Amino acid sequence: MTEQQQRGRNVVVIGTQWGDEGKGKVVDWLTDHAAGVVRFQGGHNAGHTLVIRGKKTALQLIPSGIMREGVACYIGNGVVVDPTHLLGEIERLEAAGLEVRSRLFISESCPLILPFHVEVDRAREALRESSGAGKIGTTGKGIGPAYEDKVARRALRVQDLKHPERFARKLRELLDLHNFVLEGYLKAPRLEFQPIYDQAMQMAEQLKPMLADVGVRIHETNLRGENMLFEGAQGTLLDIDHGTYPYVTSSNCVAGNAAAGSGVGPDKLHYILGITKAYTTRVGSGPFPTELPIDQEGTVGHHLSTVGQERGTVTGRARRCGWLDAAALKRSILINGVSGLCITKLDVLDGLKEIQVCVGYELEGRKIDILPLDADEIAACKPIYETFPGWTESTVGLTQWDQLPLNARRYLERVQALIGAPIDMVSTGPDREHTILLR
Ligand code: 2SA
Ligand code: MG
Repeated sequence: MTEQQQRGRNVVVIGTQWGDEGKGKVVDWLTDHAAGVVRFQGGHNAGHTLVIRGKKTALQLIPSGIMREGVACYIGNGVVVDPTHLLGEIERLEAAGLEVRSRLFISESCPLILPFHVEVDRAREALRESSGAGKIGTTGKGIGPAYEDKVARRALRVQDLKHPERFARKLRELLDLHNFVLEGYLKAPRLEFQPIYDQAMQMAEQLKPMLADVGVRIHETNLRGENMLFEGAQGTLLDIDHGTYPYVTSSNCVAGNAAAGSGVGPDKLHYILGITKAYTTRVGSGPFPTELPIDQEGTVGHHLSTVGQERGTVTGRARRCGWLDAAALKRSILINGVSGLCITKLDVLDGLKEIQVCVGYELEGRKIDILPLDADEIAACKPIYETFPGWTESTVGLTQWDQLPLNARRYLERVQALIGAPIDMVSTGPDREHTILLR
């Protein structure tokens, strides 16, 4: 074997829309061929719902690989970690009979989410709402404020938990700043130092055994000839740089960040799998050109929302729903360098008489075929649709391309041509086995 052949192959799984494309299921399915799964951005704002032999499990911070015995799970430096949440999630999984602590590895470079981040996140949303600026519709988990502290070079990191005195000093400074903002600007109550410190030190004892040099471990795994999976959270259109700013999350959700957010070189990202839901959803505020009303029974929007069970995993919010947007996908595919796509939740379209796909927009009298960069321009876009005949047969659980109704195949083939990336997988239901592999 050559050195190249001996090395593991890595796959990056990212969402090409506004999140909730079904990444968790696909990561779980691919984990069969991986020694480890890595989260590289976001935090417990993510909600990955897995259904394994009919049993539902929702993961937020812990990589989906945890559902497979023996698979190592890594929380990379790009992730913001709320230690209280993390320990709670570990305990919930352990209560369900899973072995977690021996195979969960946390980068000590992760910034911490602390109680004041949550307060600032929520108070700021309330202020935006009352001032008329309009909410972002965050998950209220403190994600944005924690990333702000990281970028401002004042964050407390996981590694600070190992050094009580350093932790106390940094916490005092940071808390002073946040209390100033909370009381003075956001008109919210201040937080006390001691309970935050005491709780953190208690949790430190539990977390310390799981700290690891994540980049080095991934590298060593690859050197053994074993594969790694990088599990994206949220989606490309929520990316802090490339999304519909300011209606975005505070991290880079694109494939490129799998390298920076976990400590490996970009040459280790061998295959980029873009996950695309057969229609579009978005939770939170911001422009959404193909959005349909979801409240009225008998409408397509209502069908997508109810049949697709489109509710936030973390917050329980009803997700906004609409047709597939190929012009938005075009941008996602470009930014991520997508190697192949997995189309998910195709079965939700079963029974619709007609199916529409947005192929471009009309914007100020011009026709364009790719999502603009400015959120106000996106809001002004009028979608141009192509219409396809639907299918009446159920596609739930199909495992072969040839079993799909002809109209479903035609729809997918056209989508593929429009967006310029090959469809390599189709998911036909929430279970592991409900998957069609094309390559
Ligand atoms: P935040 O909390 O600062 O990251 O929120 C900023 C925006 O990012 C959106 N966002 C999400 N969108 C879809 N799914 C997410 N995860 C959960 C899920 C969401 C839930 O899987 O269902 O339960 O509501 C997620 N996380 C962040 C968010 O809606 C804001 O638009
Ligand atoms: Mg989700």
